Amino acid sequence: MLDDRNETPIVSRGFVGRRRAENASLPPGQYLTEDFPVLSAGPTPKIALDDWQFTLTTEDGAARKWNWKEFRALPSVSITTDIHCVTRWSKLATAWEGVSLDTLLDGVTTAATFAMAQSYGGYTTNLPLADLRGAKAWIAFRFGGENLAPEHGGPARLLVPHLYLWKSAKWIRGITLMLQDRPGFWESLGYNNYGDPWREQRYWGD
Ligand SMILES: Nc1nc2c(c(=O)[nH]1)N[C@H]1C(S)=C(S)[C@@H](COP(=O)(O)O)O[C@H]1N2
Ligand SMILES: [Mo]
Repeated sequence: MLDDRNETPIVSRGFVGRRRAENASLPPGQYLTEDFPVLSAGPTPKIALDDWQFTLTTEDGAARKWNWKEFRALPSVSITTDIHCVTRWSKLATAWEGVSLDTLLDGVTTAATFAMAQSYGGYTTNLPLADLRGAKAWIAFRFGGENLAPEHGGPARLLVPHLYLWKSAKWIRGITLMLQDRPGFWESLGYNNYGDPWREQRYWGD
């Protein structure tokens, strides 16, 4: 009697434990990939470094601008992180170099709580300003030790790896801080407003 009662829970606990260990780095519904798929809603814009500019705009319309030389003179950091695409591929331990949004936002006075990332080519994506702060978001310009390839967002892209990768706007051109939230490109087409892969927030209503 006692033996029977003890055996079943021990076996099922062990099973659950093994499955957890195997999938510890993988959010629900994701699979691992070794290659780096390209997902772009339109053509890859061609941006000469001489013409590149990044603009940070507050809710008052006040803007800070960096040209490529000024941007690259900012302190940059190496980032090793897992990335998760809503189309279900995840890639572990990707290596990037970029400028932290904390650096770009340093000294900016704002009452905004939301942000809209804007790309060359017209793509947009929204996220809470808090998700850009606290060493969670970067403007990345190198991947795997090489300059970021144009199809992956070069010269520079937003990298916000704790959210699904559609939030990581390629060919970033600016970020606008907003007092009120507004949906970006995919968010207005039914994708989740926040996009936490660990809570599987793929679509509106998830
Ligand atoms: N400007 C821009 N950024 C974008 C996209 C896009 O179409 N345009 N696609 C998003 C989506 S849906 C994903 S999954 C990732 C893909 O990045 P990758 O092509 O480097 O894999 O970029 C995101 N950033
Ligand atoms: Mo995506």
